[in-house]
Amino acid sequence: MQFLSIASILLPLLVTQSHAAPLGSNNSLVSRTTPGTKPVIIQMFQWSYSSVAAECTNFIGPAGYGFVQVSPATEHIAGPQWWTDYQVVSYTLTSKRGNRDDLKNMIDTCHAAGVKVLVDTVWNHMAGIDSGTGVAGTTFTHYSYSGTYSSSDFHYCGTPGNDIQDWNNRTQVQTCELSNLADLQTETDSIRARLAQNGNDLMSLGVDGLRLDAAKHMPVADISTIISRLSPQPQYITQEVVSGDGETIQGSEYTGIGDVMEFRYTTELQESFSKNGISGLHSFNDKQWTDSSHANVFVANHDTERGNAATSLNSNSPSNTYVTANVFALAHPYGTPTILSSYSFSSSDDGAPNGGAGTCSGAGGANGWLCQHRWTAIAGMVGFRNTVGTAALTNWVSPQSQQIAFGRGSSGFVAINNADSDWTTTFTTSLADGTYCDVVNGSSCSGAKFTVSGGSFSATVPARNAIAIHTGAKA
Ligand code: ARE
Ligand code: CA
Repeated sequence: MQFLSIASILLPLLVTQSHAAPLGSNNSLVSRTTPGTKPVIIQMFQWSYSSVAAECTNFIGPAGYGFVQVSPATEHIAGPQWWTDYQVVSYTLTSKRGNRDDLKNMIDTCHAAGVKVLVDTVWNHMAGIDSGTGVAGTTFTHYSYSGTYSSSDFHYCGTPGNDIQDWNNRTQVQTCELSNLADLQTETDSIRARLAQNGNDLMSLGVDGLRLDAAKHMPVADISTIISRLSPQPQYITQEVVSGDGETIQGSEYTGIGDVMEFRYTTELQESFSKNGISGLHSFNDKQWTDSSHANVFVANHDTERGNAATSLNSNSPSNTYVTANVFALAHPYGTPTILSSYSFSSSDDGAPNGGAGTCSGAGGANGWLCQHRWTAIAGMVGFRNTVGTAALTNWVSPQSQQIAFGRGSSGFVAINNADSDWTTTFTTSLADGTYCDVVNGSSCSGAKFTVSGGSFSATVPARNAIAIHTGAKA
């Protein structure tokens, strides 16, 4: 966030630059890793554009979220499964979520509500199925997408089925096929130009930033070149690079482009909250993870909640751990947090309920949607995150492995009790004296109130729950 003022000075200059401006000099000064003063992103998984637009106005903007991230916008294969989206067949901006006009209307409506828009972008590959007709009418066969690409535009890496077999072989991971998906020759200028055209089309509609799908499967140089051709430059980029300790391709390689999703954090929260205890979550500086200012973190995403790509908590996790882990992620300074807003499913292939129209009710979901972004604890902690900003972590205590509490400078204080019995104690904080509202278990000060006197306050943190107070929510 310290780069924000530099970015806001340089951004207007960059807009006038040529599309072909190389990364470096001026462009490299524009941070695509600093989401600003409202840093919390919601992944609106499978929400239709019109339903996102309504939710921006009705809840997301007023609640203080900074960004919505929508599912891929480009034409994809037809079918009821959610994952059809990742099988691109053309760059026509028509998806299950709506068409180009619907997308533009959503962007304008969310902007009017003070919410920026990130679009999930699939540049590594095209569809993997043999043939079909896309949702905007494009006919295709594997390796031939009429009007966009033909067979000479793809990698054929030479393994059986051209599939990735050795996940520790960089060449295979980046030039073989992920799940049979036709792998684009992103090292060639013609493919880079076509992908930049797709990116510029999105930018022209007012899109603020991108999630780069399967970024690990594209070399850094390929992505950098494409991004350098975008005008205006995206304000925020998060890249899907799933890396483990010691793995050949590391997320840290990609931090010159933007943020990197740190899946090891997701796994750490799952293991800590469900078995190991949470007392080790003070700092992640001793880990080999992406550094805090380049990490995008989440308790779960659409893959992990289904058991794909990493282990994570999900909305069915026992003992309220999904909620308390989200409280932690929004309270702790590591990384830029994304909250997943998704739907319940019986099979992991299930597409969106209610015809794709996201619906919420009060502090929860409706018609199969979960609306995690409205849950009292999560929405309350968005206000906490916005208020504490970049304040340092202070006043850490952990009397036992399942209980932690910490402050964020003189702006906020949180206590998380992952044990099965209540935690009653007096906390030492750096807060000014006054009466504060618990934002985890109430909104508009409808929950408990705590009086800080001489920097201390007494509280009972209920079993498997949390409390949080901040200077933006005083009684
Ligand atoms: C579907 C079918 C396949 C079929 C294919 C083509 O399920 O059987 O072969 O279609 O016809 C999503 C779904 C896939 C789906 C695909 C296309 O999850 O099931 O395939 O869409 O429709 C790796 C990648 C990472 C990827 C995860 C899932 O590195 O990029 O696998 N995540 C993104 C998205 C997914 C999406 C895709 C990419 C494809 O978020 O939703 O797939 O665009 C270790 C490795 C990781 C690896 C992970 C899981 O942790 O380190 O790199 O992640 O295992 O394999
Ligand atoms: Ca590739």
